[in-house]
Amino acid sequence: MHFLPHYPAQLWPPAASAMAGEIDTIFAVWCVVLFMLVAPVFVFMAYCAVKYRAGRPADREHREARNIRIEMTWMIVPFLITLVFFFWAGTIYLQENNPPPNAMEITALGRQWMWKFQHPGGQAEINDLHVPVGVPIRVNIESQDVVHSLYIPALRLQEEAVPGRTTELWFKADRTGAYNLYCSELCGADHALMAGTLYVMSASGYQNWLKQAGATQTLAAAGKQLFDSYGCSGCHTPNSTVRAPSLAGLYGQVVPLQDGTTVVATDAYIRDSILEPKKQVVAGFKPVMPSFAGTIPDEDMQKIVAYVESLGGSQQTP
Ligand code: HEC
Ligand SMILES: [Cu+2]
Repeated sequence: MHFLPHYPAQLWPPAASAMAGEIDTIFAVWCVVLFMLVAPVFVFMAYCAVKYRAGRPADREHREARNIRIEMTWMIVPFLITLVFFFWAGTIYLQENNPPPNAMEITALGRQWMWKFQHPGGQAEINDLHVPVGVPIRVNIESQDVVHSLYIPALRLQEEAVPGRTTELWFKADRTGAYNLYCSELCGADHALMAGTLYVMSASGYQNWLKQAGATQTLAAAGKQLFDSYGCSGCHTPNSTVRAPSLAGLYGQVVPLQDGTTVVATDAYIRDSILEPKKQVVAGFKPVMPSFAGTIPDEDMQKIVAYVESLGGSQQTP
């Protein structure tokens, strides 16, 4: 663990992903357009302030000359220009919020005052995050205590870590290197120390790192054990006396609910099903599952969710 980020804060850090480049472009163009919309107003204000200042023999007669053409122009032209940004920014927003389905999953757990990251193979690291270059990566973010926020300036990404919820961000870094990562939510006395480094590595470098980081167990395997020890398997097995839905093939599927609506089985849904089972009851089943809120710590929760996910989205039997 280190006490301050290795690299000094930068005003405009280099972009480590294509998406970061796109965000820079829209930001720069937006600044130019804003300047073009605002500058004429201020120039005209200054001109009038000089021309009509006290004691100046200017023509002050008030004329009501309306020119509908000019009025329409100054409303419609800026409107159309800003509308372009609506669609442009909307496209980037959608892209940023829809991780590709093949993305590699890493979990991030924020707590006072550190980030803990875990790789699919079970490798864990504190404050630093090692990822391979050119691979889409989805980070599932949770908090163990208060609201934190994972902020990686070089990727132009920031996402809140909210207790009791899973949030996510995804990225595909194109440039190897070391980049700062921070907590950007004032979260207590040592908030300033909640920072580390994102290492974007070559594929082979990442494999080597995984090896030396070691792991006794994959996340999903650890989750399987917890699934048994918390008693989930008592109900969620084909031959149990309680009728509970099979979790095999659940992940990513559309689940019909008791109230006639449907929901997609995402990480957040699986988590909610465990913490608040009465909120969304699966159609055809009785709401007999107890809530595990306050019983299962977040770290275990991430493993259990990884296990349920590992049961896959297509196979039919456990
Ligand atoms: C007492 C029996 C029982 C226990 C124990 C139990 N569940 Fe359930 N579970 C159910 C039933 C019944 C449903 C369906 C009704 C509902 O949605 O609440 C369900 C629903 C779910 C769902 C949603 C399934 C779907 O098809 O959408 C998930 C995920 C889930 N349980 C996970 C777990 C996990 C993880 C544990 C252990 C921490 C657990 N359950 C413990 C009975 C149980
Ligand atoms: Cu924090």
